[in-house]
Amino acid sequence: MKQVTASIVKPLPDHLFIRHDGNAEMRWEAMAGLGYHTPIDRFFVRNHTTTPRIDANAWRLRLHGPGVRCPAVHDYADLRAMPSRTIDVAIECTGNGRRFYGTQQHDRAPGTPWGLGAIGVARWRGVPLAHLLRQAGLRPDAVDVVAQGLDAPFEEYGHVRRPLPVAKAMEDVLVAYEMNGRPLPPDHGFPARLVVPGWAGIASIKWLGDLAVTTSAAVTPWNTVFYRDITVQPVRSAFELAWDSTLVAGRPYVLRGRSWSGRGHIVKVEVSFDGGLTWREAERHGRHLVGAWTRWHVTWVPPRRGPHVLMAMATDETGATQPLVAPRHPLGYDFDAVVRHPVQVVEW
Ligand SMILES: Nc1nc2c(c(=O)[nH]1)N[C@H]1C(S)=C(S)[C@@H](COP(=O)(O)O)O[C@H]1N2
Ligand SMILES: [Mo]
Repeated sequence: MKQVTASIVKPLPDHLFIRHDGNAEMRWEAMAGLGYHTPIDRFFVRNHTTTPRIDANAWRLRLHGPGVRCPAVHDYADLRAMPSRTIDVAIECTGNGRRFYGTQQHDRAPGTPWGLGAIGVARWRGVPLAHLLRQAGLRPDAVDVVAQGLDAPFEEYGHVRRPLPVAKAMEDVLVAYEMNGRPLPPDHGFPARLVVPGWAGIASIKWLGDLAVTTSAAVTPWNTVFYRDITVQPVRSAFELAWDSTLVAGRPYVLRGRSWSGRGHIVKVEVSFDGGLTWREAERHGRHLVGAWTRWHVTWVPPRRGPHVLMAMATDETGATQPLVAPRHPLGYDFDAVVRHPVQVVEW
């Protein structure tokens, strides 16, 4: 008999999440009308194995390796007593949108078939990784910081671990212990995780237990077998609307959505309701932070009954615009094409 074990601790109600084996995707309608941050009750979860239950009193973070002069061991109280920073940052799986390689491009990719809900923005508080590295006497010839999680080993690959270049580690990375003003929940890395702004979710190692600083390029399965050459997140957009929503013809709707890019500000969002023949600019509003997302809205009066498709296409400050077709990727990473969001229009 197949045994069902819960790999995620928090409740996963159907109106907030779509489940994919041990992972949980946020439904975009669950963000409708909400503020800037994703509440913890609907933040997506991506686990290679299962959420471990870690005792903060017994927890230690080891910082060592040839790239530091003074190896250190920190406990939870040490970490919380250090100078902290608070940042609003998105964590997004690089496989976000993978499902659309199959449904839009007829080229299905293996892996978790995420729609667009493998992203969330939270307010993270923690210690700048730069502070810990400086305190440990970072050497000028240091190359990578290999962050390792305390969750169970994944298949034959061992503990989840991934090298982070020292330059990025020193720039804006956090060893976070709070999410939206509360201690990190178990599923999101309690007692501490990395938060790596703008980079693929895999960089933000949860249940952090070990930081090894190398003096030559580090190699782990998570930068060779998986997530090879994956760093900064591409441009993506989503409507805060259920898939196949029903709208009434002739009525004005305010359609809301969000766009984001790992490379910088979103400078333009265009929407199309006629399959891409004509586009008009959405109005961006509210806070607008690099490393998180931009909210926007547009009004639309559905013209006639029948199936329609909503499309949103964003451009970031580097000039990167979402294409209509994403370049093929064998593992289904980096899907950045405009997503065709179906709705049903009915007569009143
Ligand atoms: N230790 C550990 N860290 C991890 C993972 C994991 O399985 N184990 N998954 C990674 C991946 S692929 C993603 S997308 C993010 C997801 O973060 P979240 O579950 O808090 O949303 O965590 C990353 N950090
Ligand atoms: Mo991921």
